[in-house]
Amino acid sequence: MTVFRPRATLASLALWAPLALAACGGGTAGGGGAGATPSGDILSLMQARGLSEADVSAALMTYTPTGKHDEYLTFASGGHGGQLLVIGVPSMRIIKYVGVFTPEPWQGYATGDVATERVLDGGNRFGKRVEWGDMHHPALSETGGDYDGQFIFVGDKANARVAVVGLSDFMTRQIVTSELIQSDHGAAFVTPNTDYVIETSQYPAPLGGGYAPIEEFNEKYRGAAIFWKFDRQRGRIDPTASWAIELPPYMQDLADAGKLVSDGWAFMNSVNSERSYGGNLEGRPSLESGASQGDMDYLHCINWRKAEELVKAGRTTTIVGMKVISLEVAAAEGVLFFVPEPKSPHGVDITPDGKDIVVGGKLDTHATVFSFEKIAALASAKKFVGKDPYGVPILDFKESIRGQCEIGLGPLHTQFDGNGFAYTSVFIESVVAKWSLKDLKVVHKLPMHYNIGHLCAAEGDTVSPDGKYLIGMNKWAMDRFSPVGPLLPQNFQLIDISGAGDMNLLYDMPIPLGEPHYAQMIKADKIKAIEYYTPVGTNPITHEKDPNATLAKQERIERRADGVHVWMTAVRSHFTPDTIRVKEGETVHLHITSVEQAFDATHGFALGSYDINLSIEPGRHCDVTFVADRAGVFPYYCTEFCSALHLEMAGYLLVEPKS
Ligand code: K7E
Ligand code: CUA
Repeated sequence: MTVFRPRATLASLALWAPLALAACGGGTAGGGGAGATPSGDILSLMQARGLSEADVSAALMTYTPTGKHDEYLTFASGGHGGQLLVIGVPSMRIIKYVGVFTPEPWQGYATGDVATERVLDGGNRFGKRVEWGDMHHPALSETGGDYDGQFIFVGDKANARVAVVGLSDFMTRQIVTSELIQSDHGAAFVTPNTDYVIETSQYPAPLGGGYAPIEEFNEKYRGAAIFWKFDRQRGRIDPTASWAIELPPYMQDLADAGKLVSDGWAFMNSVNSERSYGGNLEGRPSLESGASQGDMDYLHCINWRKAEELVKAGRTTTIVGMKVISLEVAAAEGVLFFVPEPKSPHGVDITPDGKDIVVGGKLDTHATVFSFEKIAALASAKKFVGKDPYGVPILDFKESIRGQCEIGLGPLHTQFDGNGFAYTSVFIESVVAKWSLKDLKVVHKLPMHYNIGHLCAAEGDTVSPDGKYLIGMNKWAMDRFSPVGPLLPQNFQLIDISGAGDMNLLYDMPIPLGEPHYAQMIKADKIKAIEYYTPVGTNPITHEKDPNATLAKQERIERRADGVHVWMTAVRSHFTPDTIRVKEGETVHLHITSVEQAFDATHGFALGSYDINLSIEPGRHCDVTFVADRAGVFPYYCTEFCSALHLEMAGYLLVEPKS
């Protein structure tokens, strides 16, 4: 048995001294230095639970007592679950799921509520609703390159959609999509003042959604980077002011916007410069092996300020409603440049000072550090080593880089602290590598369990990262949690990066949803969330009083040309009216307002068999329209346990048969 002796790190924890003192029933004052001795209670607890000193130290750094809030909030993608996760750090408590690309009944998101149904319909593809999404990269809105806590944007890889989530109420306000592209991956990434939300296609296809034989891949298939214009005042993307740049049929991958010195530029890498398009049953190499033949792919450098001028000057063609700068124009006008990058890269991350572009090469052992200054100088001097088959100028690799850091097997993504260190996820090796941006040398590797993908540091994509915490977003969980069948959660591992030296593993957190790809971590006090909707009858999408808002004493049922309208209120613990009589086949419009103005006094409204579930937070207004096409007796009731008489918060929809 090891005797418990607090280490210097333990003793230095602010929490430690009071805990030791309290546990010792007073003990000796004196700063709790090396002399602080744990009580018999703590020792026996440690023994009983088999905890080491390091475990207790980690627990003290993450434990968040009742009533205390977390210092940071992490917004993690919910992958093909289509939802966004909100996680407190350091406690790693899940605080909320936000329905984005997928209907979410608890929030009454697109499960009958007209306003949110319309939001989801904003992402319809070729006239059809899509009820799931493959969310990859959340991007918090920025002001001056720092997260401002107002909005978060997320991309849906599968259906090429981008969503805007408002952080006053954590509701999805808008989903946009363009049939110009058929998938995305470099989404969502924002420019330093959130002028644009970037969405780059991944799998080349004919622009606009038409058909072309795959043998015409090189000629007819294309990629594109869409610059969605964000109107901060309205809290909406303005599709009419958005535009795109046509790209060659390489598979464009992640993107990042320049900042400070590199503001005005965007960078995205690509795989498959070979333009392999598969055909392994047709005598061609499989897509995968065809795409990894060459030694280099292309880092795309886009001067978006220049592109913006071209758009203003009308140098675009319109495809499916989107203004597009053609490859030819982009290449000729100094908008698009390529720099070779090591084989099959994945992450591209701009350093906090905006000076360097760090690229992880999946099939290379390096993180390559490109210099923006060098790239910009080569571009403006028109010093090219050649052109790609589409006429895009190529800069010299060696002349564009500051250097390379020998990382290990399979470097992917990179995050930064404020102290000159970079942290790169190393997928094959299953470690986080901490390395110095100054001399490009690895200083520490911390094993991950298992196969880390992205990682996320506190304020890690801003011009002023906080350091402190890093989350390894691991693809596999294997033996970390209780077995739950073949489909396992993923494992977010919280890491302490506050020290100048080694990183420290603090906590394992299972993520039982989708495949979370990426996350961003923001200082919690930057988010100013409302406690309830005010005035009573606010539509959560418009944030204005809804025309159908119903106040107390205004409840009524009217028959109009377009059906039966029910103006209803919800308050603890009744709906008014609680009896609704309609005839089979009539269209029913429910206008339900919660007249509550009390914190957390949420009601629900469930109407089974008619597929309707609403969340009516205090002050919120909801509209529902449906055809009462089944005769019968249908109870409706409140789905939130809101009061002692919650079970009695119910009513009946009586649908009288036609004959
Ligand atoms: Cu999973 Cu950013 Cu879509 Cu890497 S991506 S791991
Ligand atoms: Cu309202 Cu339960």
